[in-house]
Amino acid sequence: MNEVRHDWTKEEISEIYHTPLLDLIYRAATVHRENKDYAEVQISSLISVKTGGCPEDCAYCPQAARYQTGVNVHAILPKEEVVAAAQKAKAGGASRLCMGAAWREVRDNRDFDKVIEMVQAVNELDMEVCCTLGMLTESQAQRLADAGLYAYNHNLDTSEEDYKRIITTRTYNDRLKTLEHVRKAKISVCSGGIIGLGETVEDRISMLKTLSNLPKHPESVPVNALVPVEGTPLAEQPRVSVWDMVRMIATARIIMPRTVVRLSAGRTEMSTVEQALCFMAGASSIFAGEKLLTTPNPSFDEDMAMFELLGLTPRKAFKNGRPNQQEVKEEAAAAL
Ligand code: SAM
Ligand code: DTB
Ligand code: SF4
Repeated sequence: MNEVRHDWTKEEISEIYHTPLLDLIYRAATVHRENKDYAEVQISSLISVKTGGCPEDCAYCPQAARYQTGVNVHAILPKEEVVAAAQKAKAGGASRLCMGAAWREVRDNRDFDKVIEMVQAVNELDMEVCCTLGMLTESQAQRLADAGLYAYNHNLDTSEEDYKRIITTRTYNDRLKTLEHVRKAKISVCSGGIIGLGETVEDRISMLKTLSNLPKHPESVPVNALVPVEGTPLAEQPRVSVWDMVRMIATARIIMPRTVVRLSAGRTEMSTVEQALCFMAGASSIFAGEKLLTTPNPSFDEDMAMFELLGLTPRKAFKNGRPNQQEVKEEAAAAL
């Protein structure tokens, strides 16, 4: 078994990232195949429970109020709509529902109470529930955990050095603090980034170093390709090359061998062959369902056809136990 290390240096990560491509894929695939369930792919489905009007200035994001992007702005959805979306996602093969809100941070108000009710309701459907709501305090993380939240997504997006070019309304340290709060509440951590923002390869390596040097590796690391959206400052960014996606996924897989690496935003632009390379390089999760938060994504049917072709199977919910259960705690201890 590959050792779980938390002391990767930039030089080591860079050497892996720059390995000749086929050697890199082979090495990542070898790490991936040490996991007996390598042909299982975890499927998450996204729903935007509160869209647009966000006060932050994330340069990639169609939901920031300051950019004119034509996004369909709406207040928090009724619980029934979220439950219906969860049922549809479950029928499509998803084991996890991730609820996103265009908030800078969670406030202790009625909207948060509503999210708590949604978490409870989706949990009752025997689905893993994930939220991505912006920054959280320790007590808010605990409240989500008590409601049955399985995972929390909070991306670092880019390197610490590059952060100010992309977001000025919060700091890298704010992001890391929230990850600490999530970890402390024993919620599974989902944190990754975006490529194609105009970052350098050194920035990608630096972000991977931060993720792999956390006291415990995130259970999931989403690798997103920027979806350039008209009206955002990054609208004119060229599409990232699939080879860059493969290098990011493979490097993440090698340096965080127990982590689920998610081939995230950007799949509508990728062929089945290109996605197959990403699975070969160690991706073992996707977002499915025809929409991400506000932009298009392949449909459940298209993805099921791809799974059949490639011999992949959807992973069942709660394979690693339910949140706060003894097994999860033991697994956490074993992974350190
Ligand atoms: N507001 C919360 C936050 O920022 O954490 C949660 C929602 S936010 C939309 C979740 C993540 O979506 C961001 O951290 C970013 O990584 C990703 N994202 C947003 N817009 C994107 C885009 N155009 N392309 C790729 N990923 C994007
Ligand atoms: C993640 O890493 N990617 C997802 C999810 N976590 C929340 C979001 C992608 C958003 C893409 C742009 C949009 O659809 O608005
Ligand atoms: Fe707001 Fe999140 Fe979009 Fe940033 S990424 S503008 S915090 S919704």
